[in-house]
Amino acid sequence: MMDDHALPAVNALSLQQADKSIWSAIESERQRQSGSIELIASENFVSRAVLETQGSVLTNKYAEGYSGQRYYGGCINADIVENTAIERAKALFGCSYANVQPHSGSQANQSVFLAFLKPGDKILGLDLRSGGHLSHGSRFNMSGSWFQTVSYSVDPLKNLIDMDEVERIAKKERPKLIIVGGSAYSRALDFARFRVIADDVGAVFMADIAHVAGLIVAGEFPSPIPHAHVTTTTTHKTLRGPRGGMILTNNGEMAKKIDAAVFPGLQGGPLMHVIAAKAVAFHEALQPAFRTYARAVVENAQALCDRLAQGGLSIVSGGTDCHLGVVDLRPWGLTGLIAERALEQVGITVNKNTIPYDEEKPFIASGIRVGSAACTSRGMGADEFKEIGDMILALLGSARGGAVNSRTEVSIREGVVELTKRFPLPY
Ligand code: DSN
Repeated sequence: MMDDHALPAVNALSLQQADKSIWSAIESERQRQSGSIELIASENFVSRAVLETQGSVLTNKYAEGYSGQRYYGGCINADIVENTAIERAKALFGCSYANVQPHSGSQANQSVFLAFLKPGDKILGLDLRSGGHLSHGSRFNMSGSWFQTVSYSVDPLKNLIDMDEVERIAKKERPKLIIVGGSAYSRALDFARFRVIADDVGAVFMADIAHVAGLIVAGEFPSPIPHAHVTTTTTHKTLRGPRGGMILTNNGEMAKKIDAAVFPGLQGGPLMHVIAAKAVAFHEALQPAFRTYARAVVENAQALCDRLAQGGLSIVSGGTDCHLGVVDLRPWGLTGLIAERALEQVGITVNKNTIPYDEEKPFIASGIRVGSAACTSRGMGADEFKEIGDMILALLGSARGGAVNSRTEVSIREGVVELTKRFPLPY
């Protein structure tokens, strides 16, 4: 029996019992993820252990500061968790310093700006339409409104970064920070040459490896660690951890400035449940099986892009060296928006994406971006990615005519359901 005088203690009910509407939205999302082919290049499926860690009691803990120097008591376990995450990150990337507290990739980038720049300083990054990222100097982002931005683009013919052009712009503009990396550039990056250019103009060289971090630790993509002054990343894309950010360097003096910039400069209390989940994901990425996974991610992206190209679609830059490809839909007279919506109807999830020198607005866009990290985590291989390519070709082929044929739509939807049932998620 309830004691009439007892204060109402925190609820012990399950989510399903306590909050039907949120439970049911999460349950629907679980089913959507389970029954769809996820091709959004920045998404992945975490392990059950990572998921469990994010829902742990560490969500209750404040631990402002750094290990051994916290502004709160009771941080003994938080220290163990953060130290473990840092040691594993250093082992994974082969560097001497890691800050695992950034809440996101954008906040990791902002921390680097705070550490090394003053408002009004000049930064040089890859143009958004060439595959760059909002936080690399877009005028719609703090990076582009607090700093003067100059951009390099991909060349109009091959759609590759032209390093001579980067050098020319850097020498003319003399930026304080040079950024390499982005959200929709699919080719290997020449980190060594970027460092030479940065040294030449006295700039800090920041590599943002948010998309390719998991491929780098597996040796499937060039590593910036020997070259960049600072490397930022997210932890949830190809690295397959919880949503979050991280900053790496081998420079002790820079490390001190970065620590101060992350906390107390930019952030308050670290998200200890997320940091613990990062540690769990790093442990997974240190295992030999992760190398097999990352190899398959690249092979699968190449299989998908090749199939789309064979079917008559055009792949920006002609292919991919990583987990993503950008598909130019102009030859078929489609926009990214139309393609994204049509594909969603059959359970294939992509995002519309601008292509280099796009004349469409980003919300319409002339392309879609596809990625292989998530479906590879379900165990799909090159044969399945070719099958997915065929489904995309059939659907967009039908959409080309103005409206998708309903029989085509039904048959592709059935194919999606069958494929996802063969490769179930573990939750
Ligand atoms: N916009 C995310 C992506 O999808 O690449 C990164 O911030």
